[in-house]
Amino acid sequence: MGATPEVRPTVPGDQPGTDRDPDVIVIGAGVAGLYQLHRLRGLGLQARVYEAGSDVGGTWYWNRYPGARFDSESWSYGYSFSEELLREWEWPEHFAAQPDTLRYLNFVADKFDLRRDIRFRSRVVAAHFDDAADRWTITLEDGRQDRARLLITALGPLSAHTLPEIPGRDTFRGQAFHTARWPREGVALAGLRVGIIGTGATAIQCIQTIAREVGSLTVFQRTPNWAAPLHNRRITAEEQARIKASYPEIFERCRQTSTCFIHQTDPRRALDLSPQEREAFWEKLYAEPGFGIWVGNFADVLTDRTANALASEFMARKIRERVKDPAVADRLIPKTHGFGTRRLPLESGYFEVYNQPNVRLVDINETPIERITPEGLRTSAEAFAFDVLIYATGFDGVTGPYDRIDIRGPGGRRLRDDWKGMPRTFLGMLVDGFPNLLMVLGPHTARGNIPRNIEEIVDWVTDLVAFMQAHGQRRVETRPAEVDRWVSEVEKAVEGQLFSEVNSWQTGVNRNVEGRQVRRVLGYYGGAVAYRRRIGDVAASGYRALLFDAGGARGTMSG
Ligand code: NA7
Repeated sequence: MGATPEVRPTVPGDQPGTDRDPDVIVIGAGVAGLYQLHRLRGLGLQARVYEAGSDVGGTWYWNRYPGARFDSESWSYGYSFSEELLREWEWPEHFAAQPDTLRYLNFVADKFDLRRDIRFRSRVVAAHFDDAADRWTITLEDGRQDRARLLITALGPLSAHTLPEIPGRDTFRGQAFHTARWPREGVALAGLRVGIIGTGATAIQCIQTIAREVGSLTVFQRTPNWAAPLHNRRITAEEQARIKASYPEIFERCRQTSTCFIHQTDPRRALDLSPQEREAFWEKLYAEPGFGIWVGNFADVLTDRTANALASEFMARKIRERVKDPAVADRLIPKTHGFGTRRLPLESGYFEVYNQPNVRLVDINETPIERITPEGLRTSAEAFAFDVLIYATGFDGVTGPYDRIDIRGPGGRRLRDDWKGMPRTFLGMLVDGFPNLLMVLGPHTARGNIPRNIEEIVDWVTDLVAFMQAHGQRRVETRPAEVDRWVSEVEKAVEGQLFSEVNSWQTGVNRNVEGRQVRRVLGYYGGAVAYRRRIGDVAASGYRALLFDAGGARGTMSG
């Protein structure tokens, strides 16, 4: 990325350098950006949101691939901040499909009249801090710029999609799509020869959905994943009434669990129980909807190798029961990571797909893909011809969206350089050397049921901004010592958790991205309850951990 081009006018009516600069710029109009905008308005501030897409929705705007849906219970996923919204909105299914979630986010945008402060089709490529003026200047892809005192990033942890580095990718003559760039109008797949690369959560949803309509489906698998049944169904009228009446309890329940899902870890240890007791519990979890089998399992399943191996054996048996051809079943059973040590995909008939005569599984460890060809692709063993190629190859998780923006603090210090290895943050929201930059769901925040995490972080960020307003502060930053302390807390929290020994986007590994082959700690895994307490303590102390500057004659936050 070169130097910032000369300041050019922004969108019509907004002249930079005038008193029409917004107080705050927010990047992203997904679940986080929408709520952040709403809260900033509540402070009487002028916020402007820049969004790369042509409409609201973030993840739910981009990921329109067939079968995209929640693995969180819908009624635990929506925003909790407005009772009126909770009364008015009805989720049609326990685990809503992408079109319903996008409809929901549009409903929210309309209800709170959010669009008037969002600039669509506006991808931010650079954000530079002017140390003398205490302002951020952002630059869009087309060179337009805008300035504001505060910059809030609501980029989403999974917005930087990645294509596989396979030779010949551009030579394919059929249609090719990454699942995160699925066309709005959909793709007619009926009767076609389709190839799909990847077997993560996205691919699993896509494969089980399209397998029934395509002519043939060839799945290219590098690493099989454990997957458990979603058990989705429609919400009955009776259930709808019950859900609406119990929202306070639902959200309170989410506040008590370490992942903000309704599922709570079972305090018992698998190894303390008899095989019969263990099995009975696992059978029960396998038959229940949602993530219970992952985050509501025995306390030692994700931390003790023996307990994890037993749970893996149980899951492997399920795969063998569901897939008729033992050789195919064996290929679908993960060998390099234990159950639950990667984000667990939930499925609806995924394994049975491999019993269909039109579906074939190709293990690309046995026969690697050599190149994409005009007709399809070639492995070391054979050539395949396709009408459509689907890349379900994932994302440069968590830090990828930050790496793709040229973010520079005072003195031209680049965030990308600071985060070459392990990212440095304070509470996952501030970065030393980058004043007035606040991140929503950046690295090192608690993870799980994302809107629950988002609401807490947005509320914290909004309280901080209100504090600055109230005290006439125009600049806030964190100290390197606080960042060091938080990073060591983050590293400590992950100790003993088996997932931290496994490559996945959650541990910062993406083999398609240079420099991202090494595992990093990208989240705070000490649990949402501990995280909430920690960030609450910082606020309650009057933000003593942070440095403020009122800037003397230079004006205040909104001046
Ligand atoms: P994931 O979970 O990162 O899955 C990506 C898949 O693509 C995974 O199976 C990868 O295999 C595979 N992949 C990536 N690059 C290649 C190449 N070059 N060759 C072959 N296969 C490749 O992304 P998803 O979109 O499924 O899910 C991301 C999150 O979205 C998910 O966790 C939910 O939270 C929602 P690998 O495992 O790297 O061997």
